[in-house]
Amino acid sequence: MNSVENARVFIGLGSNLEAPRQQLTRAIEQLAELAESGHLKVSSFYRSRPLGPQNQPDYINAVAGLTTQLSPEILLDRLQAIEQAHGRRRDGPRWGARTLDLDLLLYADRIICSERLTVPHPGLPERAFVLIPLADIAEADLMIPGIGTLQQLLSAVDGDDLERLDE
Ligand code: ROI
Repeated sequence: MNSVENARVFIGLGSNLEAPRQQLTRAIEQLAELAESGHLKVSSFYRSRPLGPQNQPDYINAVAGLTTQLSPEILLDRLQAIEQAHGRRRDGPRWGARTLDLDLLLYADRIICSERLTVPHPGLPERAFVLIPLADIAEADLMIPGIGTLQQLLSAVDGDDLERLDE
């Protein structure tokens, strides 16, 4: 059984190589075309300093929300296929530059801990470049399962390094 009732999911997008804004724009078009999915919402784009090694370009980050009947694993397959189509290489340094990163941040109210997937995404609670765009498209009382509300997490992060870009 690979399909489920419509689940509301959030996906983090990040790129710091090969025209990052275009990478994100194209990825959003691909998310809009995902089978068995709809109601796409997209945050503003943000420029952020790299988390991790500093000898890499700044990132462009955004968050997309959609509803899907795809199971978490099938959705992950689709996200990884989009990353592949963007020339994403998995053989670089662990926290190195990338053409496109698509992170499954939240899948409805599910807590998932499998070999391939950890949901909520483990970086979500402390990453301003995830929480601030997420707040563009989700209610402040959105529950991050097992953690708390989006509002609680937002009040604990420092968004000083984040620059909202013009549409
Ligand atoms: N840093 C920023 N600012 N944005 C990202 O999307 C991002 N993604 C990553 C690492 C390398 C951890 N750093 C990042 O995977």
